Amino acid sequence: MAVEVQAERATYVEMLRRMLAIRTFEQKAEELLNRGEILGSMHSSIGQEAVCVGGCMAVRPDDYMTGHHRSHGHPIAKGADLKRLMAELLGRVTGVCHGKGGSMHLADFSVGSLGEAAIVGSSLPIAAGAGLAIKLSGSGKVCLAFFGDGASNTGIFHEALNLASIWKLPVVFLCENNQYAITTSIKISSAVQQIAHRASAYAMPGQVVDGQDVLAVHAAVRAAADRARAGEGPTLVEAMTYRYGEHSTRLRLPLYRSAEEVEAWKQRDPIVLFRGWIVERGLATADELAHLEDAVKADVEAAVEFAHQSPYPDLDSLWDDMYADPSPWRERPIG
Ligand SMILES: Cc1ncc(C[n+]2csc(CCOP(=O)(O)OP(=O)(O)O)c2C)c(N)n1
Ligand SMILES: [Mg+2]
Repeated sequence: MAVEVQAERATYVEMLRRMLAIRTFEQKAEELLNRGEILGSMHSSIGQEAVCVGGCMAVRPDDYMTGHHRSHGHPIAKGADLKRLMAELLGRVTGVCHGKGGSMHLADFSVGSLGEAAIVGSSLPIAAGAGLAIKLSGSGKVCLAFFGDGASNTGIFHEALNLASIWKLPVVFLCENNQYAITTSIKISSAVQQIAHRASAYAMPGQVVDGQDVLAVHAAVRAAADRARAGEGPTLVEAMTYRYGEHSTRLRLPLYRSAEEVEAWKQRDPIVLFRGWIVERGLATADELAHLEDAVKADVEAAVEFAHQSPYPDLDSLWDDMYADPSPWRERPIG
């Protein structure tokens, strides 16, 4: 096999590996939550893996990325350590935020993951801010900003895109349009049919891609990142995708989407599609990919084992690792 073909093969297999890692990690996390080991609630990326991986693998490992509430998949796609992510979900001191962040705060600066937050739309101005810092420092990086269709209806989305455009900031805005904000269909919440159409209001290119096709997402984000790095400013990419599960774990909602619709999307599963593509082109055999899947499962089990063996953070560390000065609260008794 020629050297370039081998390199491409390795990239494709790594794309599949990361998609499998997201799905397996999410399945395991849900199992742990149902067993009462993970507290609170979580939002699963199952069904949306191609957007996470296509986007994150189209930028460099040291480029920045911001996530949102449905954001276990983003740091995994960016190359974060599964052990430290799982430890965070389980509240352990070895977690990426030392066990004090949890499911919606999987920041991992070591892979450029600047953070995630539960406030819908809140990471968009952070991405614009990261873009401004990149521009001022001349570091040549880009920032990839993930957000949902619902987030695109918040005021802060428009502020972030406008600022990024007038200052030509190196940001790629990547909308994961899974077509619902909890139970609200995008069809009744957006004045335009496609979120990408909003790009024209901010004089930036807007592109719609098939979010179940990892290569389509990868190509669109790569082109947008190249454009950003060349000083030409931001791009809005909209990936059409779908979440298979409920908005979040434990949520019981009234019927808002049909079983047929869910089934139709599952027929275009991003992992099944890409696995078939790899095998069809002779880049790997079905057996080799089955081994890959087993290896991913073993990695996720090892991550759970690592988390289980890690201690919880000390109460004394409660005020460590904060952005704001916690002095006024430090004096108050804990517990
Ligand atoms: C500012 C704000 N408004 C409302 C909520 C409640 N909320 C949490 S997730 C969500 C839906 C977000 O939809 P979308 O951006 O499409 O992301 P998805 O959940 O579909 O991935 C809402 C309304 C919130 N967390 N923050
Ligand atoms: Mg949505």
